[in-house]
Amino acid sequence: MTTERTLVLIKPDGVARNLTGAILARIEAKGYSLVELKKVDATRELLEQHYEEHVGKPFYEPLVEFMLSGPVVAAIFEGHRVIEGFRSLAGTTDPTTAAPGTIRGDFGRDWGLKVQQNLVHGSDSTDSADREIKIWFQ
Ligand code: DAT
Ligand code: MG
Repeated sequence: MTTERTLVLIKPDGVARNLTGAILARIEAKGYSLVELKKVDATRELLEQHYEEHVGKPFYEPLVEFMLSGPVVAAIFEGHRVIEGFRSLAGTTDPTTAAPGTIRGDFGRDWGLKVQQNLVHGSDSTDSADREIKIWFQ
């Protein structure tokens, strides 16, 4: 049994489209437990820490602008291999090609959609999860 915690963000598109409940329900239905939950207006400083690995990439600035465009919902989920499990549930980064049955594949809109509008974030390793949980839940 490998109980882990992960940071999940419901991005501004998910919150604005009233998909928060539907997304959280899928995570809970897979068996993961909600540990913390809050709605947050992110700041540029917070996002710079969160997306540290992407600073300087061509999509960084549009990504940050998008993440500042409305409130996000931040959650900590706990469960057996939840880091990997949530990323599998979320689907691949680009919602256009994310598999049907995944959050991004099912809810990602396909008209003029930008890749950053992919509804959710999930930590990609135990180190990232520890780091990101500290950033969003001090
Ligand atoms: P993920 O969110 O699947 O872990 P990532 O960490 O590589 O993906 O990138 C963080 C976010 O940046 C991602 O959710 C959407 C955006 N992004 C990534 N690659 C992109 C690209 N090529 N064009 C536009 N946005 C991109
Ligand atoms: Mg990532």
